[in-house]
Amino acid sequence: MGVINVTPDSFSDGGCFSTPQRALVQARRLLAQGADLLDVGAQSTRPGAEMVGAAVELQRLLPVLDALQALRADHPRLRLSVDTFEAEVAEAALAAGADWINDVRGANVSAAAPAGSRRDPAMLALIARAGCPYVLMHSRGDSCSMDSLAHYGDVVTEVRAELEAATAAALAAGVQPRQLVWDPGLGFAKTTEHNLELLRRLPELGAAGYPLLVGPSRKRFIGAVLAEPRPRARLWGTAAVCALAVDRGAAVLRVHDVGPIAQVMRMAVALSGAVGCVDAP
Ligand code: HH2
Repeated sequence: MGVINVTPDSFSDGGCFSTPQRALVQARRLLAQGADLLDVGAQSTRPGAEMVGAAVELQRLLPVLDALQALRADHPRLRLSVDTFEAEVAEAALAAGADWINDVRGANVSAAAPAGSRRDPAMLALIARAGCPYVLMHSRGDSCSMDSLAHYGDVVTEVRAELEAATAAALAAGVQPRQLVWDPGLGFAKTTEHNLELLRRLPELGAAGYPLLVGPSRKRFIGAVLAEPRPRARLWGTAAVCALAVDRGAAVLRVHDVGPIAQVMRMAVALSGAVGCVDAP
């Protein structure tokens, strides 16, 4: 899954791809480098990011989604994912041709988090109606509160319990199990040690039977381990995480640097015997 942020303020590529023309050039590059899925985001989720609201998100997103449809002729296997936690944005994106919804609040169900920062109450009914793949990512709180909510007894047990609670709610709302992808939400309400522990014990999340997506790309915890403050200089740390994550059961890697990571993934799949992909509906 290649990342295309059409935002001015994303933590590592803000402002780089925010016109439809630039997004299209980047999309072609990522597809040539081996991406199967493109994840388009119009609202940064980095700690401290400003919440722009559905109207601005749609203004940024829809012209780009429209431009990306042109890629389907040459890439029939392409799947377009939209990274949004607003049901209104998800609905318009699906109507405009998106295939997946990637919801960073999908498993934001902790009672410790303020109610306004949890999953949009309208999201599950929409996903059930649409029948599309839905990424349930674990997080707590929003961009402003997430760092203060990074408190766990056992992080893996608690993240798994919150993913299970979110899954139960999704199934009760009519979402089919085959639509769900689980994501531990690296960097979202997690300290460096929490992220490392989740990656070490990824098979405990995989045991639930849902395909796992992980998004380590260029993140702060890699910078902390490597003492590397520049997000774009965290490629090798990202590669190490990706290789081990594939070996531990990850099926989808959400990354900015698709060329090198596609090689890492293919090599890790060859060594580990992992399936290495989700057969996207
Ligand atoms: N991470 C980010 C955004 N969306 N979605 C999923 N499913 N998993 C992730 O780990 C994830 C995500 C943050 O990265 P990025 O999009 O590069 O930054 P920003 O939120 O600043 O746009």
